[in-house]
Amino acid sequence: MGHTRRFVVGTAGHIDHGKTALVKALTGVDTDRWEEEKRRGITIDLGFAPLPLDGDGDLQASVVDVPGHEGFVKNMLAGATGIDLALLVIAADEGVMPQTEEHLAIVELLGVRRGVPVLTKCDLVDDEWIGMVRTEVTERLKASRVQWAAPVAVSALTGEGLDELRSVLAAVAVDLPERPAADLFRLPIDRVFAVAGAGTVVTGSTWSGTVAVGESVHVLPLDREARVRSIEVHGEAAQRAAPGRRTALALVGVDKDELDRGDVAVTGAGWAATTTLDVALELLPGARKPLAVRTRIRVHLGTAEVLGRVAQVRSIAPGETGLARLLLERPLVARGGDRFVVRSFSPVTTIGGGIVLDPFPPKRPRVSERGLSAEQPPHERLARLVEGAGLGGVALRDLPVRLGSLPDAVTGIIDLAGKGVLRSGDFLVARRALSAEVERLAGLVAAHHDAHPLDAGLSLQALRAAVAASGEPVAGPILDLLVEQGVKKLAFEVAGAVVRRPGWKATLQSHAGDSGGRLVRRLAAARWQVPTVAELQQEFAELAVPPLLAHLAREGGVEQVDQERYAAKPALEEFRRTLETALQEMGRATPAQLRDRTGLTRKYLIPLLEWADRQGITKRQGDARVLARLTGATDGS
Ligand SMILES: Nc1nc2c(ncn2[C@@H]2O[C@H](COP(=O)(O)OP(=O)(O)OP(=O)(O)O)[C@@H](O)[C@H]2O)c(=O)[nH]1
Ligand SMILES: [Mg+2]
Repeated sequence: MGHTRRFVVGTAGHIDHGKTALVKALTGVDTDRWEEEKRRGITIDLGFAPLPLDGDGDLQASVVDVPGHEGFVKNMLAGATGIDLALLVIAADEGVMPQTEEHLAIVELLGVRRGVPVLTKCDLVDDEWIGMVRTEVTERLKASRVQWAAPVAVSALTGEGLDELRSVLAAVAVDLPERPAADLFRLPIDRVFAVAGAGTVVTGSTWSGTVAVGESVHVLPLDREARVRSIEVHGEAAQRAAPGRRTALALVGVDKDELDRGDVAVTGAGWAATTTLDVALELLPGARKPLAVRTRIRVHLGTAEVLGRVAQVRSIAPGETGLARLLLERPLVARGGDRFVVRSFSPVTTIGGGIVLDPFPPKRPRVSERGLSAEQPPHERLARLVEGAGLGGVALRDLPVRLGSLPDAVTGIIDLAGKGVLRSGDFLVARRALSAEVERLAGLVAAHHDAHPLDAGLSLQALRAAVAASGEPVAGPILDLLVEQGVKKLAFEVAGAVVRRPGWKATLQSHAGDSGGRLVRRLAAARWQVPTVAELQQEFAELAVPPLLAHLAREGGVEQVDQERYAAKPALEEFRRTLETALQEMGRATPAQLRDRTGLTRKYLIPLLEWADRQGITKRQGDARVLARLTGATDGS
């Protein structure tokens, strides 16, 4: 079995230069189907025709015929976007004309690699004239970034040159880069219609990947899953769609009225409609004025045309390329590395185009500060994207779309991204973002120790919550990595459910001893005039007084009197002895009598008496107190 080649050929060229006639002469198909096209003798919308290039069907092209009229460049763009090879059609009697130039620029901006210039209507001119036009065209295309074959002179009328054109096409096709099948399926939709029995049919040139009958595609921006009921490739029923081929999908689960040219059918993860693109934007040398910030433009990407504005750019002069952020008025579907064309809002002319560097840019930083460029290899762009993502990180599953890389290549790209990119589970996060956060968290842990010097540390749960509170949601694996890094860098240590400063336990005694000693000395000086915890806290504002007192009570230096008071242990012992002596002498005593005996005002005396009651030293008898033990012994007899 021979190696089958499938590719899409697109016409390009000025109005009336013979594109449709050439397609008809090559394929036998008249692609001007519409009544208006027939009546006006011009092409308005895209036409399609299969073009077999050899006898056994191994080499099969599909032709997209586009309109040359300057009013329909928008349709031309929708057709030119998926082509592998351009046929630049130039009428020999007219030569290079305005839309020859515009279509040439579009084909270049879209990154079409190969092309064949075709000089048509050769029956209308003599050989000498053809030679002149051939020279003019060859000269004009010399500087083009498309690799052009030598011009082929043909006549659709006489059939002259058609065989030569076929063999040139076949020769070029052999070294066209094959679009990889092991990629995400993507079909930018150029037509939508309903077919009785088949339901909703969408067509387009498959850009990448494959999908089979019975599988599902995701339709965007609609955001809907639709099952593929049947497939046609190059007009024939097929089990599977493949890249570089004209494809029709009959879809179940979506209505014809819900879809439009510009929508996209895809498979795989990471796809989403977007209204913001970070791009490298090129302004054509022929553009009439520089592209300044806020300029309203038309963005053509895939088969979509969306209005938008240029942001975050100082100014791009004609002939220059610069970084810009595009803010779109409606969402479209883009992938990293996608080419697009920009037309001015009014008058509508093609002014430039560019490459998508990031289809999902973060709000900050600005595109100019992100270190992105159209020239950098994927692993460098990945490093920049991950850095820009901060603690939110980048999900692995999003990378094929975001970078525009083959799914199989992603692991290798990550390996090359260097030490700045860390992986945890299915996420990538920048080492720099992690380090900054680890430092911040170490600060939080330290602050917690200061505020709660006797606590074992900050709870792990509180630490993780503090990360989330700092901005965008942070995925579990990234939180895990943060804690791991913090521990590795000795920023903190994890003990059970608690995070603490490394060696925190060892410093506990001396740290508490110092502050605790001050409190103990203060309470000893107060003796029976016991201050409240609130008063102490006011006095020792820099200390966390309540936990410190609780700690000192556990150590035995102080004793809790009631909810609001702690007293120095020796002072309380002394009060107990004084009280017992007084009551042994007096039998019973009122607070007024005890006030005289102790020299304490009611404010200080009452809490101590109630403490003694609770301790079982004293007990109340009316408004007086008696010793609990003695009365107990007396009463009990
Ligand atoms: N004599 C002669 N006339 C031709 C040839 N090819 C096209 N024409 C005529 O040129 C006119 C335009 O041809 P089309 O094929 O419709 O041109 P087109 O480039 O498709 O035009 P648009 O799609 O509207 O841009 C028609 O009247 C054709 O019959 C040719 O090789 N020889
Ligand atoms: Mg035409």
